[in-house]
Amino acid sequence: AVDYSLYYVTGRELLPSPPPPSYTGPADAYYLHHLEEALRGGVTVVQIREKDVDGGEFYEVARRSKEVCDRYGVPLFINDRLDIACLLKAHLHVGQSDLPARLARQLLGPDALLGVSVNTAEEMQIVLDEGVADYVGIGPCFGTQTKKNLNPIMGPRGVRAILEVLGESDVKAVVIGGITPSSIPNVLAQTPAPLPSGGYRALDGLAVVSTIAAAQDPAAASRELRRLFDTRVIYA
Ligand code: TZP
Ligand code: MG
Repeated sequence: AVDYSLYYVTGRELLPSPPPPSYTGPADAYYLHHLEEALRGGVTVVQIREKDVDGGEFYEVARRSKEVCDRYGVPLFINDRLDIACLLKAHLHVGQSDLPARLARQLLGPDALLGVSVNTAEEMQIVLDEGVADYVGIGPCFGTQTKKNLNPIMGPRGVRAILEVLGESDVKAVVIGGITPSSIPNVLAQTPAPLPSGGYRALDGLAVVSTIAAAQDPAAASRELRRLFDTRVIYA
């Protein structure tokens, strides 16, 4: 089973620029070094999300990232680009305006993992009815500079409402948007959704872009995020 505890969505444009003095390798290899540090710190899933980048460059970044992720036994998702996911035998994440999940699944085959972004209870219900997704990314939880055309901010209460719809489904759930060490305690305290069975449906992980991508020390940032998630109170 995949561990979704710390889901890192990469954004090359957010990396420290220039690289910190502690990095002495070639400038064009800094991205891969930064990614490997994040993996060393405890990232459990990686997604390559490159906006405004051509297919050839996207493919190369994804291919080199996959080599690093493979060495750490960490699954790699490609944002939106089904062709690149298929070519690399990687996994795929689609947003609501990308290719519909059920069509993506036809080309991906049954073995690849598929994730879908959801912002509303209705979108969550559709994902459940289609039955082709392995996880959902719920957000944006908080405001963020990282994404253009941001959907309405949901807050922890909005995220909890989605988890209530998700219920006891096997589909996993991560939260995204403004997830930082200071916001995490509230998110983890306020999102578990009470279920009719008497139990709770909680998040399976935290998804971040800038908290890791912009970090000078991505290993330390990842370790801290893992610590906060791994020591959470678990609602039975
Ligand atoms: N989808 C919803 S919010 C977001 C995405 C890709 C960006 C989150 O970035 P950050 O830096 O972790 O707030
Ligand atoms: Mg998209």
